[in-house]
Amino acid sequence: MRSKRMWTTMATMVTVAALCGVAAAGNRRKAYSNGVEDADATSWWFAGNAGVDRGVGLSHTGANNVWARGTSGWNAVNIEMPTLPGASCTATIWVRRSATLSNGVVSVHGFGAGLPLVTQQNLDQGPSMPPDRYDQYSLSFTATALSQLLLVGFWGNGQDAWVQVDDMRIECNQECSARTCADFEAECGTRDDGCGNMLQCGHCDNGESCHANMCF
Ligand SMILES: [Ca+2]
Repeated sequence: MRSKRMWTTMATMVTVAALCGVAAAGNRRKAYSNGVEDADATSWWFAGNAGVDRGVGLSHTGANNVWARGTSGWNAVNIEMPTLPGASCTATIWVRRSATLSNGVVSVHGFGAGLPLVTQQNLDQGPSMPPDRYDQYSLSFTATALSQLLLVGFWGNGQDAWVQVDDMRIECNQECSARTCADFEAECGTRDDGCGNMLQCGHCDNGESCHANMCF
């Protein structure tokens, strides 16, 4: 009887350990974000008449912002931001516009052939929005590629119209599989578990040192 109870206890412990192992390695949500707090020339490209304002007091935050201005044609500011396919993402962006602007959009595109549209939102139109105020636009989408194109643009309507744009950000949640030190065969040091949490994988014996999670 004692032996049977001992085996039952051991089996329970093994089962619990296995369940804990499953829980530890299960899917979680990994959050990450890519932000452009302050515009610079290297991270943007432009269509029509557009560019960067540097230190001229027109930004939402920081020193700089980007702008597009025109009476005709397509005028836009564009930026590529990294994502992961399948991730649930929200793009936020701050835009100030002239009351004369129409046919303006904020949109997200797959960064690939043809720049396929993922989602878009019309910019507010008409004089109801004070032209001296930045407003935040927010677009939720599922990432379709390793990066997305985010743009703010408008078609000229014969009047002098403009947008100023600042503080673009994409925040995503990605399914991830959390690993353990044992999964990596890590003997020492620290290691990312695959979901952005640092694992503490222990110390080496005296006289040994830790390199790449191995004791030497
Ligand atoms: Ca800025």
